[in-house]
Amino acid sequence: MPEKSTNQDIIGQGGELHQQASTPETRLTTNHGTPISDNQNSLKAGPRGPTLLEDFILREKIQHFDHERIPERIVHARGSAAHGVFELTESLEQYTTAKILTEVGEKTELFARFSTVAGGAGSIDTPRDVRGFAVKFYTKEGNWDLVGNNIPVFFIQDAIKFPDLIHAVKMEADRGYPQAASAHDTFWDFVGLMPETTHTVMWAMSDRAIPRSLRMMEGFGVNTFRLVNAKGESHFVKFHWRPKLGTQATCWDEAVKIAGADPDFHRRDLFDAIDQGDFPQWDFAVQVLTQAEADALPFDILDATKIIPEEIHPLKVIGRMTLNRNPDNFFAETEQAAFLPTNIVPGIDFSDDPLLQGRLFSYQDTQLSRLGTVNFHQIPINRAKGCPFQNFQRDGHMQTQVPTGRANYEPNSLAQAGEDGGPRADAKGGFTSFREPVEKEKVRLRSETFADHYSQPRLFFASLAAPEQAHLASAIVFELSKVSLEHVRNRVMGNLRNVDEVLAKRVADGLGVALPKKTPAAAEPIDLKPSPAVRLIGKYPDTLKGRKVGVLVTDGADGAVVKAVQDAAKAAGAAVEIIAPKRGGAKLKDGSTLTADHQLAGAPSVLFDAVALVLSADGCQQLLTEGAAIDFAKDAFGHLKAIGHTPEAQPLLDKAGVEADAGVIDLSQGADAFIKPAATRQWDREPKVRTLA
Ligand code: HDE
Repeated sequence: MPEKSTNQDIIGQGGELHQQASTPETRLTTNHGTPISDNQNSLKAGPRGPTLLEDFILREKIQHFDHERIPERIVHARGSAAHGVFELTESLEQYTTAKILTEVGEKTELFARFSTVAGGAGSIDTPRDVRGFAVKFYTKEGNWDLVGNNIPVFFIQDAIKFPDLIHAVKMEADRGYPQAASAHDTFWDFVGLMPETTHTVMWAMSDRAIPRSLRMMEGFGVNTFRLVNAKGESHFVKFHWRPKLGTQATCWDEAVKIAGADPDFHRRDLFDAIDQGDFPQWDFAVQVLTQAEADALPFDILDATKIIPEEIHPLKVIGRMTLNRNPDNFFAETEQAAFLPTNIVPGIDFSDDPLLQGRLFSYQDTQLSRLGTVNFHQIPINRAKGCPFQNFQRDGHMQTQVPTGRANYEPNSLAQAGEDGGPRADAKGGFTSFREPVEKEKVRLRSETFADHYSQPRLFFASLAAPEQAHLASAIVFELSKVSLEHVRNRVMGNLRNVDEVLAKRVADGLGVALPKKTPAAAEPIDLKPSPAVRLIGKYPDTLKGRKVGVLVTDGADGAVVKAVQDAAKAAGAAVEIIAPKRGGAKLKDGSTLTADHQLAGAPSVLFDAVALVLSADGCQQLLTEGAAIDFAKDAFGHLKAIGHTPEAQPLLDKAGVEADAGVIDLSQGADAFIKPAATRQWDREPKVRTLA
């Protein structure tokens, strides 16, 4: 073989592209700035000879690559984030000195990250799971991180149980599965043995745990915090986020299918919306309580397994969050973002909630192992941007700051000699803890006031709309059906009898087993007044805003109908995407070509909130032997979506088992008739398409 070759031959047509950069500003360099002449070929002893150890360019590039991954978050590993801004609309001056909560009109930059809890960083977006809802506000008084969830309660009452909870829900220790799923033995074993999990389990089995979009979730601070005013007085506070687009869930069968069709469904949805200027917004609201009001509640405000029903203490909306910028780099920002419940500002303080107290240790600690250094606060996404930060902490791995002068201790008197003495504590404006009296015996005890585990799950179930109750019961049946240990299933059902006998019976019937004995409750549940605010259905107005309509079009279809659907849906705030049997598009009746956004086989109807089938008679005929087309219609119907169609599409609808109802609209009536049903699910249809518990 001749020892002859030129780089040009090897690079081929891309050669010119590789050669372009030649100025110091544009050229490729090593990490230390040495210009690189060839990024395609390693240094070898002859064109066919061995690679030389001397090739520092190759070694640096490969070595950096080898170390690209950092440990993923032990929980909430899978997440998507965006930059945004918070604007205060109502001052809480009466309750707090925190500037972010008192300066009306002030805009504070923020970074919000949404996540699933159980799955790894590469897992799907749509499992049944609680979602993280973490917001880092870059305030003038330091970063304030409100690290919450999309469910207002938590599984456990004391932080010491957290590792057990998470071990139980994550992949089972020996087999390494299931990924991102709670439907397995160990999770339900833990649940059955820990009745305090019942309330959050009910929320996690509800439609809240299968959200349609990260933009359509409520958020909650979960733990009780304090607000402290200028007089040093404290009030308890719960924080809430309310999405402007309303809340929406997927159907369980839909969530499962989305997992295959688009594992990045939520991440894509958030990124695309922001990219297109459709900025998601949330109202920020608080429930503020005095000590006396807290004492009057029939449960303990320090117990994170309890909500404070809005009907008792209404929410006060005080501001708005807008997410308006996608991260420039996923790793640098979303992955390296370090949220810390200890990031708090003067005027906000912690309560004695034992879950929160444990969190105050955990997050700082986890960042050290994840980001590898005590200097993780210097990473741009974590840096306090709203104000300077300065102290006498020094050195450490990846120190990027270059402090000057001799002052690295305090007190010092270097200023007396004209040197820079460094920063000093601020007794007036600095953070001070609420002066709560706390002298007590040291004990490992759970307060009696934490003993009632069933009244609130009972309240939650009783407050849901009927379809939501059926989904919840069916979700428990689904999950317990995946549990192989009979005694585990029985224990869970025994606990459920304390929540609601009818629910427990529905679950037992759904499993096809006898109802086991009721488990004795630590405290007998009481009937609380229902709280309709916990519902999803009917809570927010129906809307197509932020939703997506998929229009399936075949050759020979009527372009005017397509346009009418597009116009009406867009006018109602939806995005519209065209699906055709082939990606190149459909040749319409008038001879023009309508470009498609998707090929039919790659765009099942689960990716859309409502669908329109604009088919010609011939086009429909061809689709009758196309499984993807039949599933498209069948699933849209099964997932309770509105289906607009041309009369020519009827044979396909028949084959797919689509029956006439208020959500199946003949588009010859005009596209507007399709818009109203498209803005909601057809709940009345559900009993026709699936058996629910
Ligand atoms: Fe977390 N949690 N958590 N958690 N949590 C973490 O911190 C922990 C809890 C929440 O987008 C970890 O940086 C303990 C409640 C969110 O980066 C870790 C306890 C709530 C996120 C940790 C809880 C949350 C985390 C893992 C029980 C709702 C993702 C990675 C005492 C209010 C933030 C990390 C992001 C992340 C510990 C309970 C929300 C290990 C010990 C309750 C949204 O520190």
